[in-house]
Amino acid sequence: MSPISHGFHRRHTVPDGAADRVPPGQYVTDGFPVLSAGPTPHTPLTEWTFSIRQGSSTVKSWTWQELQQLPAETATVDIHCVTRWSKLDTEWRGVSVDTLLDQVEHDAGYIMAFSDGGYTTNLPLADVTGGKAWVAFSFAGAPLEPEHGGPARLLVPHLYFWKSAKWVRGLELMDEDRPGFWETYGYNMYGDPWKEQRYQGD
Ligand SMILES: Nc1nc2c(c(=O)[nH]1)N[C@H]1C(S)=C(S)[C@@H](COP(=O)(O)O)O[C@H]1N2
Ligand SMILES: [Mo]
Repeated sequence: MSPISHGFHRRHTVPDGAADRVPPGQYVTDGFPVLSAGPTPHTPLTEWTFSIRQGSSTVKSWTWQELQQLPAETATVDIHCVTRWSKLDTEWRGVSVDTLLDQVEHDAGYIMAFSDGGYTTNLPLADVTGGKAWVAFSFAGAPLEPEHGGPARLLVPHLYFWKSAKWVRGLELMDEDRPGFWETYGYNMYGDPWKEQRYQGD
């Protein structure tokens, strides 16, 4: 250690030129922490479906095979967890939520993502359309690990990572916004990392 120390040590360094990609209050990590509110579900792919629901009815549903036949995209994005880690240039492959919602006629303003295990999270429709969100099934060139949400998770990188529901099984179309799992426990309804919208009232 340098004999001249200001007592300030960055636990993690921001790569050159990337400072403007790290939202306030976040640090950059090369690791990939696992944050799950419950046990990791293991739904067999033969039983897996992705459904769009409205009220009590399923308006559209894809099997795993059907989902794989839709056009997939690669997304290289930065992700930001509310527990303050950010990870830059993460590489995902998945189906754009636009591709899925294009097959459904609706005028919903919000969606609730729902997952195996009961996790939910709410999002404005505008935040999962327009090329901003994916149902991702691959990470860094390999099938998505169960701990990180495999077989498929929602990926909404411009919002805090709790909005990226792991083990996602579908989207419920809603006319009005409603809190999901963490939002019920005081997390922000929207979760913009650039505005540090961590908790209710931020
Ligand atoms: N189904 C489900 N999705 C979830 C969670 C969860 O507990 N269950 N945790 C959220 C939170 S708080 C974060 S930060 C990220 C963590 O994703 P990771 O474990 O792949 O890092 O998943 C989000 N999606
Ligand atoms: Mo999180």
